Amino acid sequence: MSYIVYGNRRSGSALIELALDVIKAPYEIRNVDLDADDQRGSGYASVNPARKLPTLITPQGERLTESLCILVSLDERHRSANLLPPPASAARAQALRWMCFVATELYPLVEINDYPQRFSPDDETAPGIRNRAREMWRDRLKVIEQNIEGDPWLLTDGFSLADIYIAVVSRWAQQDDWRPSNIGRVERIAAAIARREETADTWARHFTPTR
Ligand SMILES: N[C@@H](CCC(=O)N[C@@H](CS)C(=O)NCC(=O)O)C(=O)O
Repeated sequence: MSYIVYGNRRSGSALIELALDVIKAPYEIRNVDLDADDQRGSGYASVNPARKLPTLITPQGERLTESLCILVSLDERHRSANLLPPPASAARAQALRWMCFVATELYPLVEINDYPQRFSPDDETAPGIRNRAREMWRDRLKVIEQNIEGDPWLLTDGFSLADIYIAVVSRWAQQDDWRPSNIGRVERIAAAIARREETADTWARHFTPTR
């Protein structure tokens, strides 16, 4: 049995597919249409109780949710793929530091951008809430931008899962016009993943053409 990824185009499942591409592990994709709200149906609730993407089913049949947990678990189980620097190294601590930043400071804002009515007491305030989330989104992406030390990767030690996390999450919240002149280093990471042989097809399937 191979890995099974529950996902949708342009969603967080891209993170997991790209990591599996680097590992060269086979996987099957099960589409959950976010535009049709399929994640809210009872069928998917039995797969992921939070009713969100991504979910990964391992070849052993384990159910993994939460993108950060899935990525770190994949590194632990496929150490020879060098997804993250070695345990206890200074470089690993920095990669985990910025992956946590993406998971806790940036990723949650996408729910406010995509579903502002969930956070709003009425229809009138929803657009303002979304706009504020987008401002915070841009501020926090700039924090990442200012802390990219490698070229093109986050770490001077080279590629890591932190690059996949930064590249994918930065595609969201309708910031295509803003990104190039404001977060050039993040754009270089995304371009490098889009070019890399193992990840190019998956990147193109999710993010080309951009919108
Ligand atoms: N904490 C979760 C967040 C997942 C998440 O927000 N996923 C989005 C797609 S990228 C989703 O499923 N949204 C649908 C919804 O909120 O109804 C993780 O890191 O996996």
